[in-house]
Amino acid sequence: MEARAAVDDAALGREAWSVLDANWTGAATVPAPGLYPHQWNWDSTFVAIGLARWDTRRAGTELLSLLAGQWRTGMVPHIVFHPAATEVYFPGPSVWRSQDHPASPNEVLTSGLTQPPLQGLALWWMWRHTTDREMAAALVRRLYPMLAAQHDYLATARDLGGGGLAAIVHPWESGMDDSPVWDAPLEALPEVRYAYRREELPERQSDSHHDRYVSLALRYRDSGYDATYLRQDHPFAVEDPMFNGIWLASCQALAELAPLAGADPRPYREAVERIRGALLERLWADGVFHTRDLRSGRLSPVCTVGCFGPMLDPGLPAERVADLVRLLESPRFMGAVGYPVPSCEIRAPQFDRSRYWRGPSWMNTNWLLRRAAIVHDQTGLARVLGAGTLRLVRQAGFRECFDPFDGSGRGSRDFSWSAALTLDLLA
Ligand code: 9YW
Repeated sequence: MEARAAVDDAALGREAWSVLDANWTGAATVPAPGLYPHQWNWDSTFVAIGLARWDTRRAGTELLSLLAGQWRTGMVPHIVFHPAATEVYFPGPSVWRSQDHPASPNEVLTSGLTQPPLQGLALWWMWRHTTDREMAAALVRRLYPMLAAQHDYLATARDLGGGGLAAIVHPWESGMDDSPVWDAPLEALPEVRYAYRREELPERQSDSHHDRYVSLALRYRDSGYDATYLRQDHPFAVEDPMFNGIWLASCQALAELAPLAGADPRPYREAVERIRGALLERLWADGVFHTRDLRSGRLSPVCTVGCFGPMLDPGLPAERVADLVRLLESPRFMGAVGYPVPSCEIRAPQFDRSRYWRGPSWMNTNWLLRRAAIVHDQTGLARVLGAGTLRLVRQAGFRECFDPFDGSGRGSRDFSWSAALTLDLLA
């Protein structure tokens, strides 16, 4: 393993800032130099969370520049393209063709998909931790209507199962793109072949999966990003516990921020109850949440870090929380590894310690689970998650993800959310 000399907190903090400064475009932070030259939705939002205690203005700019890409449907895109780097990343603007859609923002090029709706929680986090309450209050007033529109979009256009959850229509929307939970729904799709320059593709997916990713994106685009098409014909529709757990947490945040924005908290309180009920009714089985493939009706048998997302809900019944904590601490997850939290359960045949969302540990999901542990007064678990996560970056630097057994770094270097969330964990 490539270990480096142990760094103290002050030096680690300085290193984190220099990564964030190097990845700052002037209005947003790109996830990493080279591979990801644009603004990604939940990456930027984790950066705003990490900056919240230190720089309210920059955290606000990060969220505002992301929301400049919001469509008039309320959809917040998963990528806002940086004009100077347009075709470096595939699929870029010429694939998504957002500018041809009447609901897209005219002056900003974006993808046509979304990502986990973390912005409500991030805004609340900023309000809670800012040293400039006035600036944060102004941000809440400005962003609230945009987040309300995002919520309405998810509750209407994305309730494809009719049970109160938001469905994702592409693995990219989960933020956990090569997770084994997408294998079955992807393999049910017809075989397709595209000719691209293979060296442009991320190493994470097999060619056949990546071809299906592109095919799903093109089908949705060719429907005109149409909500009726999604409901009736789109072949990939999955209810994901992490996406919906984050949505619930953002609804809770919007309810708490409502008085500041002069809004009515009740619709968000009701949404929290509705999402919690639907998660328990539709995704809970055998002591954990699962993804549900709406096209086959099946729950995925593979358990991943995403299955713990609904623990972000402060109102999740105590016995469900106890089940989840037991599983998380067991040898199926944290109990068998040196570093939290493997992205896939160790005993699954699909587990692969070095392949992105099929095994490695990630800072962002560690941060979310630590937050969930705090919400449920699981102080021991929160401490282990916080300390284990900091050990990863101290030893391996701000890598994209990490081997859960020995903590060595995987994927990109100088990864923004790893740096930003370190700043939060050091506070
Ligand atoms: C992709 C940018 C994104 C993250 C996702 C991660 C990966 C692949 O990179 O997605 O090409 O979008 O899985 O969580 O937002 O860092």
